[in-house]
Amino acid sequence: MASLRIASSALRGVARPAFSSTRSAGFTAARCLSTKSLKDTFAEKVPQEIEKIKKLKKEHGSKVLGEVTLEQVYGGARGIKSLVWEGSVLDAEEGIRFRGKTIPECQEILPKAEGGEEPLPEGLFWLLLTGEVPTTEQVRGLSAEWAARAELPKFIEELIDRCPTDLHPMAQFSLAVTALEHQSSFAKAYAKGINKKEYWTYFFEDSMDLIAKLPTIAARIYQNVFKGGKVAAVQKDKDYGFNLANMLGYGENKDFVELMRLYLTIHSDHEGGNVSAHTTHLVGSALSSPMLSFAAGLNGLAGPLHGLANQEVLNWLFKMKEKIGNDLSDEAIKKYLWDTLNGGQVVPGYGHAVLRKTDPRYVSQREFALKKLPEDPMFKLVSQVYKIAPGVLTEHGKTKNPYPNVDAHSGVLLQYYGMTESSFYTVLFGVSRALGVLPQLIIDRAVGMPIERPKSFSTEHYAKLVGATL
Ligand code: CMX
Repeated sequence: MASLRIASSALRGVARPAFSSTRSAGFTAARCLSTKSLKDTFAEKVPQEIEKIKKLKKEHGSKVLGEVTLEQVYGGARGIKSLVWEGSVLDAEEGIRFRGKTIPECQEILPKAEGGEEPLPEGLFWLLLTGEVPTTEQVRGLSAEWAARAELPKFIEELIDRCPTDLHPMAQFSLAVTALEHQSSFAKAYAKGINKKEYWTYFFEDSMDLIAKLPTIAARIYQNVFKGGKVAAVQKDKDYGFNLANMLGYGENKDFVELMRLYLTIHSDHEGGNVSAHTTHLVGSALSSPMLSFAAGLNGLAGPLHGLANQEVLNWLFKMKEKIGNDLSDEAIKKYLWDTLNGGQVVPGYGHAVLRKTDPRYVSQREFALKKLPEDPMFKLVSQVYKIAPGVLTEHGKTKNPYPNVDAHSGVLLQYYGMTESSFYTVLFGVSRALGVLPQLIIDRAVGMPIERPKSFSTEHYAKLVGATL
């Protein structure tokens, strides 16, 4: 295969920001509880980050990072090194590390709720943005700040209420997030004219507002579409995961609350090349606000090959159950898997563009299930599929990774606690994804990442480049 050489031109146009803060009342409140606020912690790091990148570019800017084959150009850009993502790296064998830490390490070191077992997603957000593990006090401050900012503008509530209940929850979610553009401090400041060094401070404030409001939006959609109930008020002294669970109507179930904390932590970030992360980053590079950038990312997450797969998995499992009944024998599962593949469909929840082993996000959910719901029939079915599917997919011979990804497990945990409405699942994924992609969006603006613009050619032109005649 012919190859095109590329130089390391990923890092361009670094600006030095000023560190003036535009603090809301909520942010000030958080500062009272914390030793050092998140914004101040991040602001202190920005000059070092800018210098680091400047030096790297100056001393090594023309070094070659790799080759690009024609196959990669036509193969979804797999493996092409062209993105900068600080928060996490995905290893094909080992899975995700958040700022160098594995999921079990994060479960160990990140602050927990009082009496809780799982890490608070607030801590992961702090870690992703700053590279530091926050103190319990700092995390409590962040919980308070997000709770303080959670209220929705009236027109967003009305917008959600006017959606037909058969409009997919992800479309409603994206619509509401797009409409939050109305609240964007960045868009307003940009319209007035601001120094580019200050962009990140507005991206920070917008991201904090956006993250704070996502559970309220998600819960309103859930209540409207499935429950016909009212959304409970945000409890100002409670954490993000609790408030999400409570507004959805599951706040009294301690295990569900713990599940939400784990779920929000592990679904957050998966390096920069996946569709939702890359889209958010790309749209942000045009200086679209965090609201517009993240809404674009959500639209990508809503695709069945990406985040929507968790909905697909549960529906597929229910259909399998209908067909095979209580016969969980290896033969029955094997036959169902082959029927799916022979029908020209993918086995949802299996395969991955990067991973070549079982996803550690799957493993952490399996461990949760083994502790909390070992006898659940649907969990037993998932376990049986886990035993059989890798062999069948290997025999089928197409997928490069026959092992399960994160989506193969999440729905089964949610349905156990009564949340059986699978079309809502990707909304939960979306709430979590904000905690991973928005830190990078803030970093992008802080270090002055430029508008993104890779090169494209027609097939005829590529043929010419590789000396082929068509
Ligand atoms: N079942 C059947 N076939 C599969 C498969 C699966 N689970 N996974 C991959 N394949 C097929 C592909 O469709 C492709 O077939 P064609 O050559 O006919 O196009 C072939 O195997 C090679 O694909 P690949 O290189 O192994 O996988 P990709 O990087 O192209 O795609 C992914 C990755 C996740 C889209 C794919 O594995 C898939 O469709 N999985 C099922 C959907 C899913 O679980 N998505 C969620 C991923 C995690 C997330 O983002 O949330």
